[in-house]
Amino acid sequence: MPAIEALRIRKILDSRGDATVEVDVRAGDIVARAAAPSGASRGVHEVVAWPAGGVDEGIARFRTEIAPRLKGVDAEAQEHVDRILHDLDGTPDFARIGGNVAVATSLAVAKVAAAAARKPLFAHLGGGRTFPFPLGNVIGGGRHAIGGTDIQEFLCLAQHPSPSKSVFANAKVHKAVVATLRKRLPQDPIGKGDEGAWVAKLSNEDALAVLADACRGVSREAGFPILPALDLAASEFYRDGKYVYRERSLTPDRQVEFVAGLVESYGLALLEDPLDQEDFAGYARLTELVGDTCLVVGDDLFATNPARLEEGISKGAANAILIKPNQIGTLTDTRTTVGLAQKAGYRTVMSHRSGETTDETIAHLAVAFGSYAIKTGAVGGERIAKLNELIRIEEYLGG
Ligand code: 2PG
Ligand code: MG
Repeated sequence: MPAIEALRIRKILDSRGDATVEVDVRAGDIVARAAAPSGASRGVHEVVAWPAGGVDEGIARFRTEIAPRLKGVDAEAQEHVDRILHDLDGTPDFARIGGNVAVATSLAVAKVAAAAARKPLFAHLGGGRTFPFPLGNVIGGGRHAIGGTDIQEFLCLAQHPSPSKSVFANAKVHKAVVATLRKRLPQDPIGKGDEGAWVAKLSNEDALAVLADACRGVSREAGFPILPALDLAASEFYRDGKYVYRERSLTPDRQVEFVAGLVESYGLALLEDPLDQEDFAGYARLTELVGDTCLVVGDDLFATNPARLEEGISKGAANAILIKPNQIGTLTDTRTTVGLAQKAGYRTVMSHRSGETTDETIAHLAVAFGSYAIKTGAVGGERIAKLNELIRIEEYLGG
């Protein structure tokens, strides 16, 4: 039993230049560390990221309440540790200590327990038979990129079982897309959004056409499927009962038709948050229409929350779920949601946030949980931290 002997928290930068926290946990002579990411297009059903007083109040609560309480606790007793975090918080949504403080603590404890057992985290959590397909962000807009498309993310999904092949395929699509954009828009500056996706003056459909074309080209060359996908983050532009795009507004029924049409025309493999986060019935209709060929993924809809997922399962809403540990606050809660999804035959997609650090933990969680995919960008330091960790895990298992 490796007892937790010391805990530390510090304020660090995230990839947007905002403050976040990382937590160090020591057991014997082993120290492990985990950091919290943060979202820009946050769902209303997520736990509260920080207490009312912000990051500093979260840090103060950690120092005066969490660290003293966890000292001496068995690092292996993850469920017990996560229960303590809930009890100390005392609210249903981590409003008092902050979900980001909770998640960094919870994951750091898991990592120190793994290291004490001389195992990589994914193996310690009992996984490691298959690898997730990488889902890479290639063209962006919405909350992640001023002046970009209304749709938040145009993604590619490289379907090769080996990360050392698939992550390079996504990076090639990212390169192929900018080559096309430079030819198409020779006078325009082309930028990058929060997740390293290209930002250009493009309509949604133009962006999708460029993406689909690049996926086809790279796929032909690579010899395995690379398919286009979207995260609409539709709650962000749903106002007064309408989906408000730059050039038009759509009723919920027309939105379902519109996205079903995109799946059909562009062979989309995956559709994340195509509808507002409260529209379970719309999700059910859309899943009925396209669910045979396309993963309909709930991000804001489920917020990694088991109760939300249960409601979705009972209503036939979506057939896959995005998993973001900081939406729910602890590793134990994350595992509960993953288990529920798997039992219902829903695919899981492990995911980064738009504000990230170089923490690599979600690569291990994706492998541990047997996730179908991992959404963590295509390029960029804080994104490749996870992608390169997948390559290392593959080497570890192969060798
Ligand atoms: C999303 C995420 C990550 P954010 O909507 O899926 O891409 O964005 O972290 O801003 O919620
Ligand atoms: Mg999303």
